[in-house]
Amino acid sequence: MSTAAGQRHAVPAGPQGPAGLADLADGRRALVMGVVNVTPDSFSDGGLWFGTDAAVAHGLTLLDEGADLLDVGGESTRPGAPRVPVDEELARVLPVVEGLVARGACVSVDTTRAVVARAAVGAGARLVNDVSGALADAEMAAVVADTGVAYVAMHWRGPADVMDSLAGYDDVVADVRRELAARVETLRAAGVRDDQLVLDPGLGFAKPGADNWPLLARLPELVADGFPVLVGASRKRFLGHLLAHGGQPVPPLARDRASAAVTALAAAAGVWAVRVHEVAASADAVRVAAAWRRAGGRIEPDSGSGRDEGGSS
Ligand code: PMM
Repeated sequence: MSTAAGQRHAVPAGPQGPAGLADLADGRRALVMGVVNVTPDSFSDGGLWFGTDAAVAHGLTLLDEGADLLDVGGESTRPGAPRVPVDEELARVLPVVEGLVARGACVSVDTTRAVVARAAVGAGARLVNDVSGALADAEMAAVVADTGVAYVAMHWRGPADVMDSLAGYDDVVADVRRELAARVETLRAAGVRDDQLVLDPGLGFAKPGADNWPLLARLPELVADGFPVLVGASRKRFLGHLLAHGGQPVPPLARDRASAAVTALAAAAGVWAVRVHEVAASADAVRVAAAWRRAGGRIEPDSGSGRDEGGSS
């Protein structure tokens, strides 16, 4: 029986060469992006992997567990979090990007700052994951256009210290899709190509618990908009509330099974990738979802890249 665990695999080259997303897209199943937070204060795992050696070691563990991409971040986005000075963010992130790239990982940088994005791409990052969708830094769109790097534009209404006050939707799915479409137009106007773009509904960002469920349940609408979709539900507050014991939300580290359940459902809905802290269960879940979709005739048969998708075991 084959599982994802124990396989260290690079993201395969796509048919269209290295530009934009072409060589990041598997196409036959959702990808698993493992989180490497180099922060002392992230809500989900703050301080656990703080420091270059610990963060690189953690990234390598996530690769062994089946991560396709590693998302390296140096600034917490938890509600109320203060900004980190840019030099501090660079000092946290760059050595970890370099260390993981040197070991063959496909690395994403989780930053809202153009200068950090540019430096990380220079250090070998192949994806910029910007939770602000280029709203936080006016230079970001130009850096993405200039470097040609793949780019995640997440739905965002404002920084972590005020985002909880910025919720308020008529129809959360329609509103998020419309606001993401506006980000796409801004990015295109700056010269970013469509084939660089991934969109993300931004679960938990300016979205109280109840707003997150329609965004998940109606993922096919976002997928149908035509851009690859990334979902980051892992360990988020709305899962803690869902699983509450005695009126108390369960803590972040107790939300991994629910996070993997979201992975399976999101992957079955056709997302491009999921962003998770605990990789092994999600690496299996995306393979289950791919088999599920194949059986429904919605994914083309294996094109013969030689990768193990569990189809014969
Ligand atoms: N969530 C967090 C951080 N970065 N990036 C994307 N694209 N989507 C997300 O939902 C997202 C993100 C917050 O989680 P963390 O603090 O545990 O990393």
